[in-house]
Amino acid sequence: MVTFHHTSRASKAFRSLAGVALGTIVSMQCVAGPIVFSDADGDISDTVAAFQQALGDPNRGNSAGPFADGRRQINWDAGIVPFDMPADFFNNPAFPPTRGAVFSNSNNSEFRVSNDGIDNEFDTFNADNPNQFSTFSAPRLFTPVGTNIFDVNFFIPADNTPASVNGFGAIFSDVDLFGSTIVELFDVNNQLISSNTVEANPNGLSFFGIAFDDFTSPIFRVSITAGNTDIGSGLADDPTNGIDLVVIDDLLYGEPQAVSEPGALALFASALILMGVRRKKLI
Ligand SMILES: [Ca+2]
Ligand SMILES: [Ca+2]
Ligand SMILES: [Ca+2]
Ligand SMILES: [Ca+2]
Repeated sequence: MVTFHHTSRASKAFRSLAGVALGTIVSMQCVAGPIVFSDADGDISDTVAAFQQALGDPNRGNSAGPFADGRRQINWDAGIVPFDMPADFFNNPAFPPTRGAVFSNSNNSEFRVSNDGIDNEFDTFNADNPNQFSTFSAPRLFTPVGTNIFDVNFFIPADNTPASVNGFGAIFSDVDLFGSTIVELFDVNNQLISSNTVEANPNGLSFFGIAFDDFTSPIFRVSITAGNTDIGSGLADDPTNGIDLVVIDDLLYGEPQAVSEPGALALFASALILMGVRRKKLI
């Protein structure tokens, strides 16, 4: 199923209805707002490709910004990405890869990236995990640990200048329960722009993306709730009993654009302190 359509803050109920029940392409030209891309039909590649086009070309890799256009992607698959991944691994100005995304969570911003030879699709947390998870880009996946919730903040790539983006998308693995996995977007004033429930696809992949027009980059922070259970608990995925483990594969977002509003910067600094982001040196 491919679903993409215009939306607005007020149209969430309609969006859910259209995306889940109808499964058709809906275009509401009369409603201003972003375009939502949602796919969980067993082959998400068509919708991921459409979303890449909405964000814009080219994929700027690790190039230092700023650029007025283009997009960034993270697939976690390069050998350099450590199992115990520092929260700023994808924008430490001193070391590539520099892609302008910094992660944080309430558990001292602890994250893991599955690494062949050390960990196969998070089997070090529970041996059943590889039976549940699959990849869009092989072989690696991403997860917070100690919590199932994390934030993404944006920067000018290879710089410490806070930034915002015109679109954000993520691939989720093994969303069993509709409602367990949520993507929330916040603007520079920490106001909720949009809250979205990711479609379920047990033992498969789900894609959610949202793109604003080329001249608006309102997304300053993304909060992701991946399933309803911390993978670090060691519990097995068990949706029958309400336990839904969900992990993340590729992230895609628009080229980060600088945000200079002073109030926003102060707010951002406090948020990072609260979330416990600490720079870590690579070993
Ligand atoms: Ca599809
Ligand atoms: Ca499952
Ligand atoms: Ca991957
Ligand atoms: Ca699950």
